[in-house]
Amino acid sequence: MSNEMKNKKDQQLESFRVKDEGKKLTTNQGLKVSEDEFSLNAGDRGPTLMEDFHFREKMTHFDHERIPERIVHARGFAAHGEFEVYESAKEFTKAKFLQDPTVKTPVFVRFSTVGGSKGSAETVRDARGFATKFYTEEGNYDLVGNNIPVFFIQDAIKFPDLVHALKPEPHNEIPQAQSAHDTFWDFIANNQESAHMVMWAMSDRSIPRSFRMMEGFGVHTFRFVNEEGKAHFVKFHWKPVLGIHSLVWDEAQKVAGKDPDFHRRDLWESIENGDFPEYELGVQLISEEDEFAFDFDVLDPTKIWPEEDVPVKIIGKMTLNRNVDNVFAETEQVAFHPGHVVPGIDFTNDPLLQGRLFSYTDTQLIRLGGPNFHELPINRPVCPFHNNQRDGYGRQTINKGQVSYHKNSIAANTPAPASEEEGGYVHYQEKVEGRKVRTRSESFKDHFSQAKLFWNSMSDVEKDHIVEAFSFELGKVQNKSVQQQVIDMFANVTLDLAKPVAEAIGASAPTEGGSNVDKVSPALSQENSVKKPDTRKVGVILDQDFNGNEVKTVLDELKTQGIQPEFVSDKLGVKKGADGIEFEIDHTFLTGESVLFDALYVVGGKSLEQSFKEDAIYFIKEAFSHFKPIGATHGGISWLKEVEIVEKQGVVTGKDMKVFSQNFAGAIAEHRHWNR
Ligand code: HDE
Repeated sequence: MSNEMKNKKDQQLESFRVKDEGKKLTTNQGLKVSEDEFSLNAGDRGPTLMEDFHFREKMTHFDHERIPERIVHARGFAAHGEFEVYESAKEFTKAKFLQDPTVKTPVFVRFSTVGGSKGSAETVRDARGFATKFYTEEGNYDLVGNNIPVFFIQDAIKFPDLVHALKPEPHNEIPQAQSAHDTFWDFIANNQESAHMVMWAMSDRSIPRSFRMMEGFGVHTFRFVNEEGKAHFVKFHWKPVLGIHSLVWDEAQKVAGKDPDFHRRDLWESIENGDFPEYELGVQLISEEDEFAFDFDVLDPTKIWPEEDVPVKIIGKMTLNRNVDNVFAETEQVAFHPGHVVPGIDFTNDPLLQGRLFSYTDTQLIRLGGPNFHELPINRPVCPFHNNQRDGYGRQTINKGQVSYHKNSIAANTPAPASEEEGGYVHYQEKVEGRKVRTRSESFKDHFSQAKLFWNSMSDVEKDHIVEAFSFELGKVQNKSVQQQVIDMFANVTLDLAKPVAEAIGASAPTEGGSNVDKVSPALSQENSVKKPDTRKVGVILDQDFNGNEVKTVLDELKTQGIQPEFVSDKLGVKKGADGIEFEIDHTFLTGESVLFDALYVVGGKSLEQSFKEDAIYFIKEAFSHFKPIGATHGGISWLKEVEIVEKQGVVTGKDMKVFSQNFAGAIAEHRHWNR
């Protein structure tokens, strides 16, 4: 790509990119190195000499290559992209990047799990981080969100407690990247404001199929301020164009072993294939006058604003279109902060947000080693930046001149603050009054109504999954009292949940309780989400002597719908049809696994070996048990018959290849088929 075609951030990064291939090896001082396999020794059997500056430099650099991982969200993966607004949002905010539909703002998005270490598996049950850095002309704006719209706690002062309880227990460092243990659930039972978030965490939302198929939320209530100074409360939403889809729990656990990199691989490959992930940006707006018009406090981060009451206005779209060049330099060193705002976007008194405004810079100081992390290529704004800050570890810029203070006369009092008209950030002049107290308003104390709203809004299958998730998690808890406390806590939400879970874990089942909220918010159910076949992976199981022409017809048809077939067989290499058509095999039964596909297409063939059929049937049965679409033609149909999975929902067979392909693509679009 020519430099003119690149967006501003990409152009800026270009000046830092280095290509080492084809070059001579040098030290960091630029000295050409003549030998890189033997240290400098006193004699060919003697000790290494201190004098060996090349050895010392190489080893010292290596010894210092690790930086502290993020205390939360350590396991993450990122990509570059662009954001465009559909039409000006001028009525509500003066943020420049939300004004002009012809402007494309470069973005960098990092997705993450929360609890696990940097090397942990990606499909664990957890919230997902969804952090976006917009490189705007007015400075960097960070929307540091999650894929769940509420949070466990209402006040940031409890965050260290929450995270200590969630992380592996300190005495034995078990378990990794799991909430299914005593301390986490002990925290939950003793901090009942977490009830709503726990409902989401136990739902399918916390085992997403892909980063490309999950929503993002700013969680807190922010403020939009327009040119006239008028403010609105605002909540941010990212809506994935492919819809919201999840794995099933058994599958998620197996994928964690078979491919711990499942989500990053999916994102990386999609972008490499040109299937660019897209998300629409939505905003919910409440006018300042309506601050007290709802049955929740707009400042409470454990509450949603039901979309049916406060509609989500879609204002723009983000497209992720470029993978990083270097994960450490970009993904690891990117520093997000909810306090990175631009004029037109401001804060509210949400006590969780207020605490975050402190924590993020603080954490970068230890993680990135000092106050100059804004100079790292990935963190630099694309607009100019000037101030009187100097020095510190790793300083890059060479600030010229005598003056590094304000006010001054020597440099005509520059760099000078900008007026509001010149783009200077002016904080929204909210009136604040009060005594210094360590308390929380009564309006934050209803912990169960929205947890019940969430429950009411789930389909029967989603409810079953929540019961199963609680039964799994509490089933792993050793402490009987903690188990019982959690059951008693969720009896406040609904007995339909608390009772079956109590039975599953041998706790005593509550007989009374339950919130009387009967409201439903259909937007909360994934069943009502967009369903498309695009980018779904189909494992095509095939042996030899199949009808190559017909298989080709099916695959071509599936590909026109955006579906991606990959061949699975007993061996790698080429398999030949009876008509001489050949297909290159992508995975064997050993290297592939049904859990790594969205659907299976069983072609069969003239199976010569019993073991082939056994392996194929293992795949088929597992995919069926995970409610996946299964298609079969030719010999494949007889295999399905053998294991009695024909004429079931989402199992498509056929002799006319065109009709079969259409039906199968339809079944793939449905994602899962629960009624089997
Ligand atoms: Fe964070 N969070 N957080 N968080 N958070 C961090 O910052 C913190 C919260 C979120 O990909 C840390 O750079 C506090 C809510 C994401 O680099 C740290 C509180 C939401 C990421 C931190 C919260 C988030 C972080 C660790 C309670 C959703 C990953 C490393 C008030 C709106 C960003 C870092 C990335 C990361 C603190 C709660 C989202 C320690 C104190 C609520 C997506 O600063």
